[in-house]
Formats: sequence, structure tokens, C-alpha cells
Amino acid sequence: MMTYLLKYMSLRARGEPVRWVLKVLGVNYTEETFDVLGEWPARKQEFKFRKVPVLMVDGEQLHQTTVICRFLGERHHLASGDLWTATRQMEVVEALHDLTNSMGMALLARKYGNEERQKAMTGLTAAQFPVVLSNIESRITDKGWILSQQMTWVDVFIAAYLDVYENYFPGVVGKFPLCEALRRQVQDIPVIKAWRQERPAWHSFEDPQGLVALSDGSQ
Ligand SMILES: N[C@@H](CCC(=O)N[C@@H](CS)C(=O)NCC(=O)O)C(=O)O
Repeated sequence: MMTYLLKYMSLRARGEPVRWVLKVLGVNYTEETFDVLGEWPARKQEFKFRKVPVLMVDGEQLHQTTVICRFLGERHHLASGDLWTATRQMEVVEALHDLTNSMGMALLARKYGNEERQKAMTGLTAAQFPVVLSNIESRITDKGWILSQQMTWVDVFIAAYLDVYENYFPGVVGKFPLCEALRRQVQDIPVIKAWRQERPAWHSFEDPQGLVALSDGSQ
């Protein structure tokens, strides 16, 4: 049996998709979190790519959020076995995951008090979000899952991000009924329901409250 240790900051951000996939799979894992502002600078050097999340797999570092989730899904049989299906699923996974770059920049700009940059980065993210959602929407099957008749790790990953991003861009997910239904289906899995109740409140760094002109670009 493999042992898993997730190392990430005390944020939702790129941590939630990994946590949700681990929880839905029901595998044993532990998590070590550190504060993005207070503790990260001292910890950064221990990571081979100087970035997190990192999943320690039997003591070895595995980087990259989407790679970690795909590995877990395939390793524990919550994945499509068809190469082309899995590839088209990865396309929307990466497209949604791309948003974390501009959104991360917006949050950093807020931290440094640069309102203009924060607005620009929020606007960029807001403009792209519905584009990605409409592509996901068109790939959801009559069973409610992305290019699949059964739930895969891809659905769990997407739902975890929608759960975070609907707070940054209120009302947008709701415009895509199949995406909204998928998000609810995954949120209703008991282990996810429990986690959403017990998880820590937003860290001030990523708190949706107080972001300037949240709806810029999405109207
Ligand atoms: N493509 C990577 C990006 C990882 C990344 O940028 N992580 C951020 C935190 S969400 C980080 O480690 N930032 C700290 C730094 O760059 O010093 C992934 O998806 O895991």
C-alpha cells in the first residue's frame, strides 16, 4: 500500500482539488500545511520545484496539481481507461486550472496594495471563466459526468475548483446548469459534505471578500 502526505499552504486554492480527490478515493493520507505569508519562505527550499502542492508518494516528491490528481485517479481506478477520452478530459482540466495563474496574481496584487493590477488580473480571470465553463458544459454526458458514464477524478477536480471560483465570480457557475449539477453531485458525497463543513475559513490572502470589482469582465 502506498503512503500519501500532502504538503501545501493553509489555503483552498490548488489544495482543494487534491484534497477532494484523496477524500473521494477514500485513501489514507495525511496533510501538512504551512502559512503562505509566515512560513512559506523558510520552507520553499525543501521542494525540488520550489512550488506546492506536493504529494509525498512513499517518501518521494510529486509536483503539479493536475499531475498529482491524475496519478491518484488512475492509480485508484477513478479514471477513464480510454486514451482519447482521458486526453479530452485533461484538456478541460488544464483549461480550468489555468485560471489559478491569473487569479493567484490578482490575490498577490491585492496583498501588495496594487489595485489596478488586481482589477486587471481579476478581469482576465472573469473573462475566461465562462469560456471554460461552456466547454465543460458541452462535454457533460446524460449521466452528468465529463465525457463519462461514471464519475471520474476529473469531475471531482472540476467540482473542487468550481466550489472555490463561484465565490470569486458569484452567479457564473449557475449559468451553466450541467456544471452546476455536477458541482452539487460531488459536493453531496458524504466525505466532501463533511469536509466543506469542517474545513478552515478562507485565509485572508484568498478571501473573496474585499476583492475590487469582482464582476469586471464577466458582464
Ligand atoms: N503548476 C503548478 C503551480 C504551483 C504553484 O504556483 N504553487 C504556488 C502556490 S498555489 C506556489 O508554490 N507559490 C509559492 C512561490 O512561488 O513561492 C501546480 O499546478 O501545482
